[in-house]
Amino acid sequence: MKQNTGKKLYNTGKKLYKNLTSSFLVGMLTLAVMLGAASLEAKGKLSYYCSAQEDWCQLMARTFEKETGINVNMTRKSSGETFAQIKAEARNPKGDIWWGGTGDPHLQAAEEKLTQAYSSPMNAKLNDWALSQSASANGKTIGIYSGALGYGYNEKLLQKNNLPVPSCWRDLLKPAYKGHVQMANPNSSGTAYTTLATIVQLFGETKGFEFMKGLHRNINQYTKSGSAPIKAAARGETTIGIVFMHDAVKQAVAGFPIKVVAPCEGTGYEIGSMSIIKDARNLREAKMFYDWALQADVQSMALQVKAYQVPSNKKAKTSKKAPDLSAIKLIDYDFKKYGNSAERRRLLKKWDDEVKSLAL
Ligand code: S7P
Repeated sequence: MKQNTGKKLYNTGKKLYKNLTSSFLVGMLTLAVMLGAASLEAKGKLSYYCSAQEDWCQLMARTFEKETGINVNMTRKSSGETFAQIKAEARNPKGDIWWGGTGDPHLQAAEEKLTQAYSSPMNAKLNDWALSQSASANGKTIGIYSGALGYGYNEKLLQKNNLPVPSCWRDLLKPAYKGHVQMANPNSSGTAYTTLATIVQLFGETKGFEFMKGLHRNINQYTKSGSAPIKAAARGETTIGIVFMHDAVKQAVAGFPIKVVAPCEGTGYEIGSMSIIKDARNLREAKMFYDWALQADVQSMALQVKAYQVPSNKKAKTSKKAPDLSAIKLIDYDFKKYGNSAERRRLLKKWDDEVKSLAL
């Protein structure tokens, strides 16, 4: 009997100890989680939509996170796709800041009241073209980089297929290039929309659409992302890719047999932009990112990932490998017109109806 009572007492004590230990552990864990959440809250978080190349987007996100302690949640999509996402989320915005991508859809977002004005103290450090982009959107966007459109070709494939060396836009219509040209879909891609708007500005709308139909005959695929065609050319999956010239240079610098072409008739260009999303939940953090992203040393980081656009901060570093915009015949790209909401929608619909609908 005595032995049993002792055993019972021992077991009850053991249980109590076990319970106390586990409640202590649970308590400590809860406290740690609460402290963690509180410190995350104190440092903040940022929902970051990025439309530049994935490696550059990641570098920006992780460096900002490291320097500020702010937790960055990144979504990478092409310019047209990001615009569509921000529009779809307008009643319940999930993004705070949109960094990168061609300027036209940023201007369209400004016009459609999807983004909000902000005047950064860093504006004084920027090139005029970055500020004029901002002025045409009443401060709702800002230029972060610039780059010229063109195309690149795989030199080895060109030789292997016994194709002529192209140097103009019109060259791309030659029947010899049938199935050899790739570009993105202008609905999803800012690069491809810049191509469409450039051709219309160069040749006029009627001849421009004739050009797009002729080009369509030589297209092997319309990709979702703007830089995909030159990556495909680098891998030998297409001979020619219509892209921003800096995206072609990136592949050449990486060692692929890519030659970069600035078309002889002249070409359009982009003002890659950044905008704060209207009703951003983390406005303080969005503004911090905005100011940070306009700094010279932050823009110079582009070279770490071989992004050869021209930076908007006058003091940011550039590379000798970057296309020299002053040596390229640039058109006077009408950003106001082609970034206009109704005009962009009209051109895209016309391209869908009259070009994309034709058999490939
Ligand atoms: O970062 C390279 C780049 O070409 O990508 C952006 C582009 O708009 C994103 O790709 P999509 O064409 O698919 O939208 C350009 O702004 C940028 O120069």
